[in-house]
Amino acid sequence: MVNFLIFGPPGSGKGTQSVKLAEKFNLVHLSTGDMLRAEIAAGTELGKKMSTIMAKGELVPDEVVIEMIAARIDKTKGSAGFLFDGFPRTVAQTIALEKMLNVRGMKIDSMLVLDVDHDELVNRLIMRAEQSGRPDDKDPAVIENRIDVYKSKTEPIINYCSQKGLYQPVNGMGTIDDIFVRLSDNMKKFV
Ligand code: B4P
Repeated sequence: MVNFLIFGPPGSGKGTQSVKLAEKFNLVHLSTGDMLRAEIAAGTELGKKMSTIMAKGELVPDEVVIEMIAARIDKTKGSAGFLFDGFPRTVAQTIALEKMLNVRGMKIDSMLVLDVDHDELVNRLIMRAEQSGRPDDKDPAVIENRIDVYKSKTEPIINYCSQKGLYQPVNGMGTIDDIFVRLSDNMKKFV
Protein backbone atom coordinates (compact mmCIF):
# COMPACT_ATOMS: atom_id res chain seq x y z
CA MET A 1 0.00 0.00 0.00
CA VAL A 2 1.13 3.55 -0.73
CA ASN A 3 0.12 6.27 1.69
CA PHE A 4 0.11 10.00 0.95
CA LEU A 5 -0.43 13.10 3.05
CA ILE A 6 -1.98 16.06 1.24
CA PHE A 7 -0.95 19.12 3.10
CA GLY A 8 -1.30 22.90 2.98
CA PRO A 9 -3.01 25.88 4.60
CA PRO A 10 -6.80 26.27 4.74
CA GLY A 11 -8.08 26.95 1.23
CA SER A 12 -5.01 25.49 -0.47
CA GLY A 13 -7.12 22.88 -2.30
CA LYS A 14 -6.53 19.79 -0.17
CA GLY A 15 -10.14 18.64 -0.11
CA THR A 16 -10.76 19.64 -3.73
CA GLN A 17 -7.76 17.74 -5.07
CA SER A 18 -8.10 14.75 -2.72
CA VAL A 19 -11.44 13.69 -4.18
CA LYS A 20 -9.98 13.63 -7.70
CA LEU A 21 -6.68 12.00 -6.70
CA ALA A 22 -8.31 9.27 -4.60
CA GLU A 23 -10.40 8.28 -7.61
CA LYS A 24 -7.48 8.33 -10.04
CA PHE A 25 -5.12 6.28 -7.85
CA ASN A 26 -7.72 4.05 -6.10
CA LEU A 27 -6.86 5.48 -2.68
CA VAL A 28 -9.09 5.75 0.36
CA HIS A 29 -9.65 9.45 1.05
CA LEU A 30 -9.67 10.19 4.77
CA SER A 31 -10.52 13.81 5.64
CA THR A 32 -10.73 14.63 9.33
CA GLY A 33 -12.55 17.88 8.46
CA ASP A 34 -15.28 15.88 6.66
CA MET A 35 -15.48 13.39 9.53
CA LEU A 36 -15.88 16.18 12.06
CA ARG A 37 -18.52 17.97 9.96
CA ALA A 38 -20.41 14.64 9.67
CA GLU A 39 -20.46 14.41 13.49
CA ILE A 40 -21.83 17.96 13.66
CA ALA A 41 -24.48 17.26 11.00
CA ALA A 42 -25.55 14.09 12.85
CA GLY A 43 -25.93 16.11 16.07
CA THR A 44 -23.73 13.76 18.14
CA GLU A 45 -22.34 14.80 21.55
CA LEU A 46 -18.85 14.86 20.02
CA GLY A 47 -20.09 17.00 17.12
CA LYS A 48 -21.68 19.51 19.51
CA LYS A 49 -18.42 19.87 21.46
CA MET A 50 -16.26 20.16 18.33
CA SER A 51 -18.48 22.66 16.48
CA THR A 52 -17.59 25.51 18.84
CA ILE A 53 -13.87 24.85 18.45
CA MET A 54 -14.09 24.61 14.65
CA ALA A 55 -16.25 27.73 14.29
CA LYS A 56 -13.42 29.70 15.97
CA GLY A 57 -10.86 28.24 13.56
CA GLU A 58 -9.01 26.35 16.30
CA LEU A 59 -7.84 22.74 16.10
CA VAL A 60 -9.86 20.06 17.86
CA PRO A 61 -7.93 17.96 20.42
CA ASP A 62 -5.36 15.55 18.94
CA GLU A 63 -6.90 12.49 20.62
CA VAL A 64 -10.28 13.09 18.94
CA VAL A 65 -8.92 12.98 15.38
CA ILE A 66 -6.37 10.25 16.12
CA GLU A 67 -9.17 7.97 17.35
CA MET A 68 -11.30 8.76 14.28
CA ILE A 69 -8.48 7.93 11.87
CA ALA A 70 -7.51 4.71 13.69
CA ALA A 71 -11.09 3.47 13.46
CA ARG A 72 -11.23 4.18 9.71
CA ILE A 73 -7.88 2.54 8.93
CA ASP A 74 -9.06 -0.74 10.43
CA LYS A 75 -12.36 -0.69 8.55
CA THR A 76 -10.70 -0.27 5.14
CA LYS A 77 -9.66 -3.12 2.89
CA GLY A 78 -8.91 -3.61 -0.80
CA SER A 79 -7.52 -0.18 -1.78
CA ALA A 80 -4.10 0.81 -3.12
CA GLY A 81 -3.48 2.97 -0.04
CA PHE A 82 -4.64 6.02 1.91
CA LEU A 83 -4.77 9.70 1.10
CA PHE A 84 -4.81 11.62 4.37
CA ASP A 85 -6.41 15.07 3.91
CA GLY A 86 -6.17 17.63 6.71
CA PHE A 87 -4.57 15.05 8.98
CA PRO A 88 -2.07 15.25 10.60
CA ARG A 89 -2.28 18.87 11.73
CA THR A 90 0.24 18.74 14.60
CA VAL A 91 3.56 16.98 15.09
CA ALA A 92 1.88 14.85 17.81
CA GLN A 93 -0.74 13.71 15.26
CA THR A 94 2.07 12.90 12.81
CA ILE A 95 3.88 10.70 15.32
CA ALA A 96 0.58 8.97 16.19
CA LEU A 97 -0.09 8.32 12.49
CA GLU A 98 3.39 6.88 11.95
CA LYS A 99 2.85 4.49 14.87
CA MET A 100 -0.63 3.50 13.63
CA LEU A 101 0.76 2.70 10.18
CA ASN A 102 3.91 0.97 11.46
CA VAL A 103 2.04 -1.53 13.62
CA ARG A 104 -0.02 -2.43 10.53
CA GLY A 105 3.11 -2.88 8.36
CA MET A 106 2.69 0.46 6.52
CA LYS A 107 4.34 3.90 6.44
CA ILE A 108 3.85 7.43 5.12
CA ASP A 109 5.33 7.35 1.60
CA SER A 110 5.06 11.00 0.58
CA MET A 111 3.85 14.38 1.83
CA LEU A 112 2.48 16.64 -0.93
CA VAL A 113 2.50 20.25 0.21
CA LEU A 114 0.37 22.79 -1.71
CA ASP A 115 1.95 26.21 -1.81
CA VAL A 116 -0.60 29.07 -2.22
CA ASP A 117 -0.36 32.85 -1.68
CA HIS A 118 -2.07 34.28 1.40
CA ASP A 119 -4.52 36.51 -0.53
CA GLU A 120 -5.56 33.65 -2.77
CA LEU A 121 -6.33 31.47 0.29
CA VAL A 122 -8.56 34.16 1.77
CA ASN A 123 -10.36 34.74 -1.56
CA ARG A 124 -11.09 31.03 -2.06
CA LEU A 125 -12.52 30.61 1.43
CA ILE A 126 -14.68 33.73 1.17
CA MET A 127 -16.00 32.44 -2.18
CA ARG A 128 -16.72 29.03 -0.68
CA ALA A 129 -18.63 30.64 2.22
CA GLU A 130 -21.27 31.75 -0.27
CA GLN A 131 -22.14 28.13 -1.12
CA SER A 132 -21.02 26.06 1.87
CA GLY A 133 -22.46 28.09 4.73
CA ARG A 134 -19.50 26.86 6.79
CA PRO A 135 -19.19 29.14 9.85
CA ASP A 136 -15.39 28.94 9.65
CA ASP A 137 -15.45 30.37 6.09
CA LYS A 138 -17.83 33.27 6.75
CA ASP A 139 -15.81 35.46 9.08
CA PRO A 140 -12.51 36.96 7.76
CA ALA A 141 -11.13 37.06 11.34
CA VAL A 142 -11.72 33.30 11.67
CA ILE A 143 -10.02 32.69 8.32
CA GLU A 144 -6.97 34.66 9.49
CA ASN A 145 -6.96 32.68 12.74
CA ARG A 146 -7.01 29.39 10.80
CA ILE A 147 -4.04 30.56 8.74
CA ASP A 148 -2.19 31.60 11.94
CA VAL A 149 -2.97 28.24 13.57
CA TYR A 150 -1.65 26.51 10.44
CA LYS A 151 1.61 28.47 10.67
CA SER A 152 2.16 27.89 14.39
CA LYS A 153 0.86 24.33 14.91
CA THR A 154 0.72 22.59 11.52
CA GLU A 155 3.63 23.96 9.47
CA PRO A 156 6.27 22.47 11.84
CA ILE A 157 5.26 19.07 10.40
CA ILE A 158 7.01 20.10 7.15
CA ASN A 159 10.35 20.26 8.95
CA TYR A 160 9.65 16.94 10.71
CA CYS A 161 8.76 15.19 7.43
CA SER A 162 11.59 16.87 5.46
CA GLN A 163 14.10 15.21 7.74
CA LYS A 164 12.60 11.87 6.70
CA GLY A 165 12.78 12.73 2.98
CA LEU A 166 8.98 12.85 2.57
CA TYR A 167 8.48 16.53 1.65
CA GLN A 168 7.25 17.17 -1.93
CA PRO A 169 6.37 20.84 -2.54
CA VAL A 170 3.73 21.47 -5.24
CA ASN A 171 2.68 24.81 -6.73
CA GLY A 172 -0.96 25.23 -5.62
CA MET A 173 -1.65 28.37 -7.68
CA GLY A 174 -3.61 28.15 -10.94
CA THR A 175 -6.59 26.16 -12.14
CA ILE A 176 -7.86 23.05 -10.35
CA ASP A 177 -6.99 20.98 -13.43
CA ASP A 178 -3.43 22.30 -13.68
CA ILE A 179 -2.79 21.60 -10.00
CA PHE A 180 -4.29 18.12 -10.38
CA VAL A 181 -1.76 17.35 -13.14
CA ARG A 182 1.14 18.58 -10.97
CA LEU A 183 0.02 16.45 -8.02
CA SER A 184 -0.66 13.39 -10.20
CA ASP A 185 2.78 13.60 -11.83
CA ASN A 186 4.34 13.71 -8.40
CA MET A 187 2.32 10.77 -7.07
CA LYS A 188 3.07 8.58 -10.12
CA LYS A 189 6.64 8.29 -8.80
CA PHE A 190 5.33 6.33 -5.82
CA VAL A 191 2.58 4.09 -7.22
P1 B4P B 1 -10.69 21.07 6.79
O1 B4P B 1 -11.97 20.43 6.45
O2 B4P B 1 -9.46 20.24 6.63
O3 B4P B 1 -10.72 22.37 5.89
P2 B4P B 1 -9.74 23.41 5.22
O4 B4P B 1 -8.38 23.46 5.83
O5 B4P B 1 -10.52 24.66 5.18
O6 B4P B 1 -9.45 22.96 3.74
P3 B4P B 1 -10.36 22.28 2.67
O7 B4P B 1 -9.64 21.04 2.29
O8 B4P B 1 -11.75 22.08 3.09
O9 B4P B 1 -10.50 23.33 1.49
P4 B4P B 1 -9.82 23.39 0.10
O10 B4P B 1 -8.47 23.87 0.40
O11 B4P B 1 -9.91 22.12 -0.71
O12 B4P B 1 -10.69 21.60 8.32
C1 B4P B 1 -11.72 22.37 8.88
C2 B4P B 1 -11.54 22.48 10.40
O13 B4P B 1 -11.69 21.17 11.02
C3 B4P B 1 -10.19 22.96 10.92
O14 B4P B 1 -10.08 24.36 10.94
C4 B4P B 1 -10.17 22.35 12.34
O15 B4P B 1 -10.94 23.10 13.25
C5 B4P B 1 -10.83 21.00 12.15
N1 B4P B 1 -9.89 19.91 11.89
C6 B4P B 1 -9.85 19.17 10.74
N2 B4P B 1 -8.87 18.25 10.82
C7 B4P B 1 -8.26 18.41 12.02
C8 B4P B 1 -7.15 17.77 12.66
N3 B4P B 1 -6.47 16.78 12.07
N4 B4P B 1 -6.78 18.19 13.89
C9 B4P B 1 -7.46 19.17 14.51
N5 B4P B 1 -8.51 19.84 13.95
C10 B4P B 1 -8.92 19.46 12.72
O16 B4P B 1 -10.71 24.40 -0.77
C11 B4P B 1 -11.13 25.65 -0.34
C12 B4P B 1 -11.94 26.34 -1.44
O17 B4P B 1 -11.08 26.72 -2.51
C13 B4P B 1 -13.04 25.50 -2.08
O18 B4P B 1 -14.19 26.27 -2.24
C14 B4P B 1 -12.49 25.11 -3.45
O19 B4P B 1 -13.50 24.96 -4.42
C15 B4P B 1 -11.61 26.30 -3.76
N6 B4P B 1 -10.47 25.95 -4.60
C16 B4P B 1 -9.65 24.87 -4.44
N7 B4P B 1 -8.68 24.89 -5.37
C17 B4P B 1 -8.89 26.02 -6.13
C18 B4P B 1 -8.21 26.60 -7.26
N8 B4P B 1 -7.13 26.02 -7.80
N9 B4P B 1 -8.69 27.76 -7.74
C19 B4P B 1 -9.78 28.34 -7.21
N10 B4P B 1 -10.48 27.84 -6.16
C20 B4P B 1 -10.02 26.68 -5.63
